[in-house]
Amino acid sequence: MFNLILFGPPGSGKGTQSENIVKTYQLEHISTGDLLRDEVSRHTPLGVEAKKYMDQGLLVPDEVVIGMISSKIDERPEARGFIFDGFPRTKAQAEALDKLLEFKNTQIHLVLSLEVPAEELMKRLINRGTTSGRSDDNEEVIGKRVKEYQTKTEPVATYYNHHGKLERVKGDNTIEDTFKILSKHIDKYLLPA
Ligand code: B4P
Repeated sequence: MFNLILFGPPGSGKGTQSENIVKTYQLEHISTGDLLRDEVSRHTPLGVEAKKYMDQGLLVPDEVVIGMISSKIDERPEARGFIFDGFPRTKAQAEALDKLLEFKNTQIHLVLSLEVPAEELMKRLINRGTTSGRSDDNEEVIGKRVKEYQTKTEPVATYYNHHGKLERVKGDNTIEDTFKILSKHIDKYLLPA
């Protein structure tokens, strides 16, 4: 089993690149953003709670997100591996994921961090906001999301760097060129399916 984390600030292209990686390497995709938006659209109790945070550009509490991940992994016992997109976003989530995977006799093998300048991120997200209908894709909320990223999520990169698993990748090339660079790193562990 091969487990990959795609890491980076809001709008860095995690969702976009995950699609390509999933197709090429046949990994199971776990996006906490997508899972939360699904809960919100179905008005589940979890979704109603999560919406309060997401609409303000804040991270959803760790215990909510960690519980969701655990059951998603259990749904796919035959998986070739997982790609975690947008998770973990805090050091507590990273530690919980390590424990969870250890319990399942596996681990995180690689963390790919997409590095994109702040002005480019703002441009992409405002642009996405014109079509996505997402309540968190407007200038004010994007600013808060970036602040949450800097204070709570960036320490996750330090955590994995310390464990020798982090690779930084330039994320402001074209989608195709960024995918080529990501693939070179993944190929060291797993060849395309
Ligand atoms: P997410 O859904 O994870 O979304 P994101 O960070 O905004 O976007 P992503 O990086 O995937 O960018 P995308 O590919 O779409 O999070 C949303 C919210 O959910 C969070 O703020 C939080 O409240 C909550 N949440 C999620 N996970 C959580 C967790 N673990 N803990 C707590 N809370 C959590 O790309 C953005 C745009 O750029 C797209 O329009 C795309 O087309 C474009 N683009 C991508 N690559 C490009 C390129 N190379 N060139 C030009 N444009 C590009």
